[in-house]
Amino acid sequence: MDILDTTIRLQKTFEEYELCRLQAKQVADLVQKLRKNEVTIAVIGQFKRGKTTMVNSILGRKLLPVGIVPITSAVTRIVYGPNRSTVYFLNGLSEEVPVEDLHAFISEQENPDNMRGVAEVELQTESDFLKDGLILVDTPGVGSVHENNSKSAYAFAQESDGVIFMLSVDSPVNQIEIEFLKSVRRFAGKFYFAVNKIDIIDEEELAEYLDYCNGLICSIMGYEPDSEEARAIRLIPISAKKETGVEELCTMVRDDLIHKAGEIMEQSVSRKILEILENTKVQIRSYREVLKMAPNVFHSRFREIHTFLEQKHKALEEIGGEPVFLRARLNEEKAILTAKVRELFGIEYFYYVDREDAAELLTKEQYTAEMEDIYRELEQTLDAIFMYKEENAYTVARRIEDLNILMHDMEKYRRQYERIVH
Ligand SMILES: Nc1nc2c(ncn2[C@@H]2O[C@H](COP(=O)(O)OP(=O)(O)OP(=O)(O)O)[C@@H](O)[C@H]2O)c(=O)[nH]1
Ligand SMILES: [Mg+2]
Repeated sequence: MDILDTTIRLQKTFEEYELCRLQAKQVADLVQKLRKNEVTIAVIGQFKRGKTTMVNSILGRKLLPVGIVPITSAVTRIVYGPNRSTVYFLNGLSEEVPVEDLHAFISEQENPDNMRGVAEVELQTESDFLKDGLILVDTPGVGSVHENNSKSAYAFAQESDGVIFMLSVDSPVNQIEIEFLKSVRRFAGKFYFAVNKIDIIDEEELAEYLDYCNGLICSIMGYEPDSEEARAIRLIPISAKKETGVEELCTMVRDDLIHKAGEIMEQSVSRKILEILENTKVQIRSYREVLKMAPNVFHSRFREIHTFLEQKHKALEEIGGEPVFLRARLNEEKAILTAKVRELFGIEYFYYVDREDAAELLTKEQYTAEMEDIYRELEQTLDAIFMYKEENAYTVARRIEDLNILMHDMEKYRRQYERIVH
């Protein structure tokens, strides 16, 4: 099958259903990814394994902060481009900052408990490694408190096409790492295991450590020893500090990811789509549950959401003075509405959250008008998807039939993508 073609068709299928707006957006992102042929590789591992030191070594410059205590507190996405960096905040705002000042946003010491509300940082730099559309991502340590600041390492492993998993010879593989690998092995893209800090041990000890890692990884991944899969495990000894082995690692990753970009992309997009299809089924199941709800329960929840929206309307009228409104505040309101729909009906109501103009200033009138549109639209959509007050049995039957068709179509898609993955 032509994966781009099929994925575009899947996007169109989802776009036909109000209920699947989130999925339509997720699939649209994957279509973009296929078109742009961008390959993402995330550096993941427990804190203090030397992830950031290695990233700096790959970039050939000490751009990111490293240290003896847990440091990296936000995800940093590094792409090819003229030297510049942008900080994205949790509230949807973004700000361009000089590369030299980045440490103030991504190091725990300078941004304790993520007081600045950083969601993610994008750094552009002209490193050869990043040429041809490779994107490198540095992440906070697995199991560290900072993992919750932004997207978790788990989510990143799921999103990336490849993962450089950092181990280091000063510590055996621990339970947190084992649990992590077990939980992501199903859907993650290609894995490379970098064994760091080899400068502190001798060759004999290194051989022993590598042997130990190999056996352990086989058992975590469920590979038979000596099987083809076991032999394909990539364990790369490096010293990020002394910059030994890093070039070999880079060459291996680039050769794999760029020369086999097409194949890797197919694999990882297919895996992601299988995950999306699975989530859509859950969404449809919840939706059917709502349709089956006892009428009094259903009506009371519906009344609750309408009352909630009425209160929100009133609150708008009561806004006094001339406060400053940012588009970011609209984003926050959207998140509140999504949470309310989830709480009452168990479904994910999706909004586009625009990062680009999140800092745009709005007048009180603009803000109120947009918010009113948002409330009205939610009301109408909920009325429509739940067929509120719909007495026409034919319409109701058609709706249910449509959903059955969607389930059936999704099953067909699932089989197509599954063929790629296996
Ligand atoms: N001896 C030795 N020390 C290293 C090496 N690589 C990193 N380190 C040291 O390990 C410590 C942690 O390095 P970082 O790069 O900050 O580790 P990290 O994995 O990014 O840590 P978090 O961001 O907190 O998760 C620092 O003190 C580094 O100097 C290495 O190859 N050899
Ligand atoms: Mg770090």
